[in-house]
Amino acid sequence: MAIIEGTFVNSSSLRVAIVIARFNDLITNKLLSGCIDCLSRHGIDVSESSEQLDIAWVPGAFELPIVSQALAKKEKYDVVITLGAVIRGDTPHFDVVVSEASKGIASVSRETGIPIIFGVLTTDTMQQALERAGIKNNLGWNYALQAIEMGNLMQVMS
Ligand code: INI
Repeated sequence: MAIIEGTFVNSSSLRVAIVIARFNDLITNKLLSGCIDCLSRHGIDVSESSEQLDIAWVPGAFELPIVSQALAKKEKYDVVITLGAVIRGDTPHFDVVVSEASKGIASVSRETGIPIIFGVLTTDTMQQALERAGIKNNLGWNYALQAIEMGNLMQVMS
Protein backbone atom coordinates (compact mmCIF):
# COMPACT_ATOMS: atom_id res chain seq x y z
CA MET A 1 0.00 0.00 0.00
CA ALA A 2 1.33 3.43 -0.90
CA ILE A 3 0.51 6.42 1.27
CA ILE A 4 0.83 9.44 -0.98
CA GLU A 5 0.90 12.78 0.78
CA GLY A 6 2.65 16.13 0.81
CA THR A 7 4.87 17.14 3.71
CA PHE A 8 6.04 20.44 5.17
CA VAL A 9 9.61 19.46 5.97
CA ASN A 10 11.50 20.32 2.80
CA SER A 11 10.35 23.35 0.85
CA SER A 12 13.81 24.35 -0.34
CA SER A 13 13.05 23.53 -3.98
CA LEU A 14 9.41 24.69 -4.03
CA ARG A 15 8.61 27.42 -6.54
CA VAL A 16 5.56 29.49 -5.67
CA ALA A 17 3.59 32.22 -7.44
CA ILE A 18 1.06 34.42 -5.67
CA VAL A 19 -1.65 36.20 -7.67
CA ILE A 20 -3.29 38.90 -5.58
CA ALA A 21 -6.26 41.22 -6.20
CA ARG A 22 -5.97 44.96 -5.49
CA PHE A 23 -9.73 45.22 -4.85
CA ASN A 24 -10.26 45.40 -1.07
CA ASP A 25 -6.50 45.72 -0.67
CA LEU A 26 -6.92 46.51 3.03
CA ILE A 27 -7.82 42.82 3.29
CA THR A 28 -5.72 41.29 0.51
CA ASN A 29 -2.51 42.96 1.72
CA LYS A 30 -3.09 41.40 5.15
CA LEU A 31 -3.62 37.99 3.53
CA LEU A 32 -0.38 38.53 1.62
CA SER A 33 1.54 39.31 4.84
CA GLY A 34 0.24 36.11 6.47
CA CYS A 35 1.02 34.11 3.37
CA ILE A 36 4.60 35.39 3.09
CA ASP A 37 5.20 34.86 6.81
CA CYS A 38 4.17 31.21 6.54
CA LEU A 39 6.23 30.59 3.37
CA SER A 40 9.27 32.21 5.01
CA ARG A 41 8.90 30.17 8.21
CA HIS A 42 8.85 27.01 6.11
CA GLY A 43 12.20 27.83 4.53
CA ILE A 44 11.09 29.46 1.29
CA ASP A 45 13.18 32.44 0.20
CA VAL A 46 10.82 35.44 0.19
CA SER A 47 13.51 38.08 -0.35
CA GLU A 48 13.31 40.53 -3.27
CA SER A 49 15.95 38.51 -5.11
CA SER A 50 14.09 35.23 -4.50
CA GLU A 51 14.08 32.61 -7.27
CA GLN A 52 11.37 30.73 -5.34
CA LEU A 53 8.61 33.33 -5.13
CA ASP A 54 6.97 35.71 -7.62
CA ILE A 55 3.96 37.96 -6.92
CA ALA A 56 1.51 39.21 -9.58
CA TRP A 57 -1.13 41.88 -8.92
CA VAL A 58 -4.51 41.96 -10.70
CA PRO A 59 -7.38 44.47 -10.42
CA GLY A 60 -9.92 42.16 -8.78
CA ALA A 61 -10.87 38.57 -7.99
CA PHE A 62 -12.47 38.23 -11.42
CA GLU A 63 -9.01 38.51 -13.01
CA LEU A 64 -7.36 35.87 -10.79
CA PRO A 65 -8.01 32.91 -13.15
CA ILE A 66 -6.49 34.37 -16.32
CA VAL A 67 -3.26 35.45 -14.65
CA SER A 68 -3.04 32.19 -12.69
CA GLN A 69 -3.41 30.38 -16.00
CA ALA A 70 -0.62 32.41 -17.65
CA LEU A 71 1.73 31.72 -14.73
CA ALA A 72 0.83 28.03 -14.44
CA LYS A 73 1.53 27.54 -18.15
CA LYS A 74 5.09 28.83 -17.73
CA GLU A 75 5.99 25.50 -16.07
CA LYS A 76 8.09 27.55 -13.65
CA TYR A 77 5.97 27.04 -10.52
CA ASP A 78 4.94 24.03 -8.44
CA VAL A 79 1.94 25.85 -7.04
CA VAL A 80 0.03 29.12 -7.48
CA ILE A 81 -1.77 30.87 -4.60
CA THR A 82 -4.62 33.25 -5.40
CA LEU A 83 -5.55 35.94 -2.88
CA GLY A 84 -8.73 38.01 -3.05
CA ALA A 85 -11.62 39.34 -1.00
CA VAL A 86 -15.21 39.62 -2.20
CA ILE A 87 -17.62 41.19 0.28
CA ARG A 88 -21.35 40.68 -0.26
CA GLY A 89 -22.47 43.80 1.59
CA ASP A 90 -20.64 46.08 -0.83
CA THR A 91 -21.05 44.02 -3.95
CA PRO A 92 -24.29 43.77 -5.93
CA HIS A 93 -22.58 41.33 -8.32
CA PHE A 94 -21.00 39.33 -5.48
CA ASP A 95 -22.32 36.03 -6.87
CA VAL A 96 -20.97 36.70 -10.35
CA VAL A 97 -17.48 37.64 -9.17
CA VAL A 98 -17.27 34.72 -6.71
CA SER A 99 -18.65 32.22 -9.19
CA GLU A 100 -16.31 33.25 -12.01
CA ALA A 101 -13.28 33.38 -9.73
CA SER A 102 -13.94 29.98 -8.15
CA LYS A 103 -14.93 28.19 -11.36
CA GLY A 104 -12.05 29.82 -13.25
CA ILE A 105 -9.45 28.87 -10.65
CA ALA A 106 -10.68 25.26 -10.47
CA SER A 107 -10.67 25.00 -14.24
CA VAL A 108 -7.13 26.42 -14.59
CA SER A 109 -5.88 23.98 -11.99
CA ARG A 110 -7.34 20.99 -13.81
CA GLU A 111 -6.32 22.22 -17.25
CA THR A 112 -2.68 22.96 -16.38
CA GLY A 113 -2.10 20.25 -13.76
CA ILE A 114 -0.65 22.89 -11.41
CA PRO A 115 -2.43 23.25 -8.06
CA ILE A 116 -4.04 26.67 -7.74
CA ILE A 117 -4.92 27.47 -4.13
CA PHE A 118 -8.30 29.21 -3.71
CA GLY A 119 -7.41 32.01 -1.33
CA VAL A 120 -10.44 34.20 -1.95
CA LEU A 121 -12.33 35.35 1.14
CA THR A 122 -16.07 35.50 0.48
CA THR A 123 -17.85 37.22 3.34
CA ASP A 124 -21.09 39.07 4.07
CA THR A 125 -19.36 42.00 5.78
CA MET A 126 -16.06 43.85 5.97
CA GLN A 127 -15.91 42.92 9.66
CA GLN A 128 -15.94 39.21 8.80
CA ALA A 129 -13.23 39.77 6.19
CA LEU A 130 -11.07 41.64 8.70
CA GLU A 131 -11.49 38.83 11.21
CA ARG A 132 -10.25 36.29 8.64
CA ALA A 133 -7.39 38.51 7.51
CA GLY A 134 -5.78 39.03 10.89
CA ILE A 135 -8.07 40.33 13.63
CA LYS A 136 -8.86 36.77 14.75
CA ASN A 137 -6.95 34.59 12.33
CA ASN A 138 -5.02 35.27 9.15
CA LEU A 139 -6.19 32.82 6.51
CA GLY A 140 -3.28 33.92 4.30
CA TRP A 141 -1.17 31.69 6.56
CA ASN A 142 -3.49 28.72 5.92
CA TYR A 143 -3.46 29.28 2.16
CA ALA A 144 0.35 29.19 2.21
CA LEU A 145 0.31 25.95 4.23
CA GLN A 146 -2.09 24.39 1.74
CA ALA A 147 0.18 25.55 -1.09
CA ILE A 148 3.26 23.96 0.52
CA GLU A 149 1.39 20.68 1.03
CA MET A 150 0.05 20.60 -2.53
CA GLY A 151 3.32 21.74 -4.13
CA ASN A 152 5.18 19.05 -2.21
CA LEU A 153 2.57 16.43 -3.06
CA MET A 154 2.89 17.18 -6.78
CA GLN A 155 6.70 16.90 -6.50
CA VAL A 156 6.33 13.55 -4.69
CA MET A 157 4.03 12.25 -7.42
CA SER A 158 6.15 13.38 -10.38
N1 INI B 1 -13.41 42.40 -7.03
C1 INI B 1 -13.01 41.86 -5.86
O1 INI B 1 -11.92 41.26 -5.80
N2 INI B 1 -13.77 41.97 -4.75
C2 INI B 1 -14.97 42.62 -4.77
O2 INI B 1 -15.64 42.68 -3.70
C3 INI B 1 -15.41 43.21 -5.99
N3 INI B 1 -16.63 43.95 -6.06
O3 INI B 1 -17.09 44.43 -5.01
O4 INI B 1 -17.19 44.17 -7.11
C4 INI B 1 -14.59 43.07 -7.13
N4 INI B 1 -14.98 43.61 -8.32
C5 INI B 1 -14.05 43.82 -9.39
C6 INI B 1 -13.91 42.60 -10.29
O5 INI B 1 -13.20 41.57 -9.62
C7 INI B 1 -13.14 42.94 -11.55
O6 INI B 1 -11.86 43.41 -11.21
C8 INI B 1 -13.83 44.04 -12.38
O7 INI B 1 -15.18 43.69 -12.63
C9 INI B 1 -13.12 44.18 -13.77
O8 INI B 1 -13.19 42.98 -14.52
